Amino acid sequence: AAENGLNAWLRYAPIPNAQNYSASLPSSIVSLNSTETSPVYTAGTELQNGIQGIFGKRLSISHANGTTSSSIVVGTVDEYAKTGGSVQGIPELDEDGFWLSSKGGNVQILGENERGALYGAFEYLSMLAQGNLSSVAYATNPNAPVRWVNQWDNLDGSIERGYGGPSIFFENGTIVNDLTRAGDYARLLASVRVNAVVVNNVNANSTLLSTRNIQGLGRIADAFRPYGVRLGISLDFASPMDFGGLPTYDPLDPSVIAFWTNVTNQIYETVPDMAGYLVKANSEGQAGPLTYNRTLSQGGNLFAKALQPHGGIVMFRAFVYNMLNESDWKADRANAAVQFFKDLDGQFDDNVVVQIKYGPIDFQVREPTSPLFANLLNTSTAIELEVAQEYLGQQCHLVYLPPLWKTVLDFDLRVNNQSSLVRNIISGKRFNRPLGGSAAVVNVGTNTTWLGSHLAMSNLYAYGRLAWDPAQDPQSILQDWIRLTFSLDNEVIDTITQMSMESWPAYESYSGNLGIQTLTDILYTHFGPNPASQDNNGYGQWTRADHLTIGMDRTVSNGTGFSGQYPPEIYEMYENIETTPDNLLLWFHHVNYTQRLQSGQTVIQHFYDAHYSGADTAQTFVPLWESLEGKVDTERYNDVLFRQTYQAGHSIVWRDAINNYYYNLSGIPDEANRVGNH
Ligand code: GCW
Repeated sequence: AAENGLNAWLRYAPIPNAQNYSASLPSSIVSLNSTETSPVYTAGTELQNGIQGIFGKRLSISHANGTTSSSIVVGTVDEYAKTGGSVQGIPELDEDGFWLSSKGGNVQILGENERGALYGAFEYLSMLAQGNLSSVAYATNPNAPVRWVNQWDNLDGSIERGYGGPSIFFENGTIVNDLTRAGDYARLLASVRVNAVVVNNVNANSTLLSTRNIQGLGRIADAFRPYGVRLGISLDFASPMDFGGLPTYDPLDPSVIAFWTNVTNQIYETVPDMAGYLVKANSEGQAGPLTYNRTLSQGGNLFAKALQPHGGIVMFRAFVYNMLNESDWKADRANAAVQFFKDLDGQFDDNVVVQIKYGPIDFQVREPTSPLFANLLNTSTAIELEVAQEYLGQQCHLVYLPPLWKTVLDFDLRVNNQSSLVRNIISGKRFNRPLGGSAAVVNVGTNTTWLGSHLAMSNLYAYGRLAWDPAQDPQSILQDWIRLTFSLDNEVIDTITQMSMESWPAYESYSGNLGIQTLTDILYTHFGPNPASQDNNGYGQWTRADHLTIGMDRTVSNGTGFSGQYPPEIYEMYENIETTPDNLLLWFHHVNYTQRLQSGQTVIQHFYDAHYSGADTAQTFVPLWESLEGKVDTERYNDVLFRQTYQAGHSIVWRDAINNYYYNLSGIPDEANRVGNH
């Protein structure tokens, strides 16, 4: 039964009345590459296993294109043409794109490259597994080339902000012997078109660069390769000193340059197709170029130059900030990314991508779009999302994240008063950049559910789908996932859809609303309510709440000036309290608890009401899930029921902790008389 968790959305469960369809299925598979480690070979066996699972019919596989009728042909467009296939009518494809046609007896699954062919096979299987046998013929291409996931795995096997058990990659300072799960992970990722995994924590350890560990990385890359997934690694900027024994890690020092060139060449000997490096520099105690008065771009370019001959890229994180003092009214952590990076625009090499968290602070339940996306016009950028629910219930709460991500991906920053959707900036299209895309912190572990919760896997599935095409609708992605993961039964689909679509608004309501950022404990756990931790800390994550007022004044006129980091149209919207949306009011403005919202409600009464309504919604998830008893296998049914029961209880803890805290602080009674001692 662990298989249900491990296979996630790739279960290939039999569909109802499968026998009625078998006659209309092709009778054989032609996979145009006979090398076992090639993604096209993988596509052939995946098609064979999938069709057997769904329809109970085992198709044979051959590797030469005899252009027989009634076959599924999978390969690259080029290989197909070489073996005599007709490619007429197939449009030009971008890297990783594919053509899928099931018209006229034969099925053609043809990729621009082998990876694309495998994606096409997964797409075809996804249709079949959802009972969709309609004839289709279309090409699809990715929004952007970078579609990566980041694991925050430490070499000792622990995972920073990991909620699904220890690492599938590391233990005791080195790479595990049995990499079966690494291959299984790559399979899941390839099926949603993720093309690289950074396997170690951005808080990196330089011993990753030992000869033994580089050999281990080679084995991970070998496990990934049949799925077209490439390996990436995070680097410790101080490695030349910590690991190389040099007296410096100054990025302009010739010995440091030689160190990184050698290390990079050595890794590429073992992993010739490595995707590249991820770098967290001068952030939260990590070393970086600023120590030597070098710029962050000089730091990024150090790696870019070493990677360039091998075709690798550098993902350079924009998550750089200093500790701050709250007594300074103008101090603002949200300002940091633009302050550190704006002046470096145009100074990064072409194979550097600046990786930007979706909001200016840190993966909170609601944040405005990071203004850095509007300030780098000559730099390639990627958005950083977090599938790991660090501040969002740590997989103990159901929170379907794509509606949150979409508030940023679809946000129009109006650069130069022109349409500038974030999704068109990260694709490279808006500013004509050669690179760009997405990264998501995922943190799967050895748990057989991967993330620690069956329902949390919708976030991983949807991440890949949105990285490929961010214009897609979160609810329809979700429903594909439900059908593939659980059942084609309408009641199952409707119920899990309702719970999931209500989950982020509910979590926002019972945790921190009106743009207060977060009210979770930020000092230690990032879990559970701790509104007091939001002030008097050096992290610059503040609410500035006292007995009369609450919120951060981020205006130019009287506050931290953050609103001024946006292009004029957006700046004006946020600068003025009248045009600031309620859900970001306390992000941008410092107001009385009695301030009226656009909704007509006061801030404090909204707090009380939202915390009640959010927790009420979380209560309904339990009976909703219980209505599916018998329609979901017992193991997954019980596992989810346990979590929903926990969430229901914990949402009440949240509700009462937050409401009582602000009642005690403000002394303003709840109109409905629910809060305080009565
Ligand atoms: O929010 C913080 C997390 C850290 C993380 C950091 C980052 C890996 O709490 O655990 O460090 O963000 O994104 O670098």
